[in-house]
Amino acid sequence: MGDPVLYHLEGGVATVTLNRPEALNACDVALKEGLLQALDQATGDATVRAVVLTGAGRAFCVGQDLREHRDRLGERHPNALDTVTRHYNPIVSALTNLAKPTVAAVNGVAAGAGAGFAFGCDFRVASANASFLLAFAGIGLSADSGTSWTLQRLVGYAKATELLLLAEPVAAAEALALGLVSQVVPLEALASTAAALAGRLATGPTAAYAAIKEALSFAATASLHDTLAREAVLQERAGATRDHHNAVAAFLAKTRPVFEGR
Ligand code: T3D
Repeated sequence: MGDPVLYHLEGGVATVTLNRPEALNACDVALKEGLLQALDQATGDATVRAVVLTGAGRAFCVGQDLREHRDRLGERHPNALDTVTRHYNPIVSALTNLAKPTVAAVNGVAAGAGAGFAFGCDFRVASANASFLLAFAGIGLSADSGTSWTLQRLVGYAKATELLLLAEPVAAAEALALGLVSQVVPLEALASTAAALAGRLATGPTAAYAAIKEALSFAATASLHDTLAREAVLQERAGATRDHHNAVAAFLAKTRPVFEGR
């Protein structure tokens, strides 16, 4: 058994790998704490300009480790029912608030909270064998890990309701048709496809990407009036970056801009 979460930084891309393949990357406490730590590391390191989240083995992540959960319920463990507050919410907040682009490379089944982690990323690239399962109702639970918020924004309210209430698996091809993933590729091409996308994002205007993400997130729950005001603030911030100044000069000089990420 190695570390439950691996972290690899190369070319400005931090690749975070959920690494309990023998348990289909089910989330026990160690994996959840490792994931939070990895996301903190990616957040705090200015040399990280894009993040890939993926899973080792045949699954992306099957959500809560139900063996650990059963044991904790059985022994009336004091933390049996607070993992949403202690772990899943901070993980999804860290992912969705990350001021850098994120790519989920979904290499197999993404179930329950595992689906929530994928939905919390900016892009989802799936392998042909991948699937999504909003598994919560199947074990008598409500939606968590942000899925009640993210899923309806990805596929619409009616489809999100269907997927959450019926808890039937969604295969990769259907996920593509629904807009749940942006691309489906053969499994052997997944890592390189996700790395190429993340690599492209890591050489982009990182501060502008952060502002765009913030604008989208703000607008999701705000009025047009408030959104316009927010856009103005964020545009002033992006406009003050070196990347913006250099890119305008490059455009006028008919050369390709080089983005330094600040
Ligand atoms: O308070 C709280 O904890 C709330 C938090 C909730 C967050 C959540 O994520 S709730 C949702 C939890 N996840 C699930 O309910 C998914 C359960 N798993 C499945 O439905 C299926 O395993 C899959 C559809 C994901 C995969 O199916 P398949 O046919 O490819 O594999 P399998 O044969 O069902 O599973 C293989 C093994 O993995 C099996 O163990 P075994 O029999 O070989 O010893 C199975 O028990 C194990 N496994 C699968 N999912 C989990 C798991 N073990 C622990 N936890 C799991 N989530």
